[in-house]
Amino acid sequence: MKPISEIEVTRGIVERFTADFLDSLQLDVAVIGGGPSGMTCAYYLARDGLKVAVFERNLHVGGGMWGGGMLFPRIVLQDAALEIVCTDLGCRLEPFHEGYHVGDSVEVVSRTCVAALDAGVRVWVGVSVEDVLVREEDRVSGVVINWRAVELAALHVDPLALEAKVVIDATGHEAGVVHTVQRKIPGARLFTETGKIIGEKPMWAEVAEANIEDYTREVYPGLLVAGMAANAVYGAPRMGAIFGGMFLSGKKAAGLAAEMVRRS
Ligand code: 48H
Repeated sequence: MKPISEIEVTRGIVERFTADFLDSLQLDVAVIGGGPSGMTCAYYLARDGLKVAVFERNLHVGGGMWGGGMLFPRIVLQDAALEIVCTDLGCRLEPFHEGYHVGDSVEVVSRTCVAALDAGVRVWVGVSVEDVLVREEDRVSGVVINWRAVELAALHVDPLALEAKVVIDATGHEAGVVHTVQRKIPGARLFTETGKIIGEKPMWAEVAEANIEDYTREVYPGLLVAGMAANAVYGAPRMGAIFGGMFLSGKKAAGLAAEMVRRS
């Protein structure tokens, strides 16, 4: 065994990172947020042969799944999501009550992540999306990124940018990318009833879960909204720790995005 060289460790990290990062500069789809909706969306897009990367500001993916309900690390899923969660993503769930199944947060996050990576998704963690690129016809055509650590330290460090044919806001309750578009594009009219973000309503799981797939849509040219962000933008309620709608929304967003990429 050769002696361990710190220089080779450094070279391995910097060279591999650089090559992979350069390969992410022009994407079919950039998914912002690595929660259940974003990871599911990315999984189906990659499985469909598209070039897709997830940008997640935490050092881990999984979003709100880790915390389950009130820090009890279990999530509840309804029948409608089983094909995605069990058949496609390979998670094991336990039947609980008629129509309900319970998953271990650690297992569901881990298997979802592995399925996405195996399908060809590239995941960038510790990266915040802080702005968008907007080009001809006021179309979102990429994202502007910086290290989350830079954001937290409030350092004055200019960001970098990458192009994507479609951008997906899967940032959860914040709907951060849509908020950026609303804030930074003068006169931006979103594809909502009011042309603006309507805002999340109080908890009502039945209505929230019934709405979420419908509100998974293109909200501005080139920008789709998925998961909790869809309900937040379109004025639907939250649902608490039932997660089926997130996976269903992610799958729907993948179908819409793939269609947009094909048309582009
Ligand atoms: C990079 C970012 C940025 C940014 C945020 O919150 P999530 O799990 O989102 P969903 O929609 O996939 O799932 C929602 C679900 O977890 C939930 O909150 C439910 C069901 N709530 C119901 C209720 O009643 O409360 O994941 C979003 C991810 C997170 O990991 C963020 O860190 C990340 O997006 N993120 N990443 N750049 N600007 N903003």
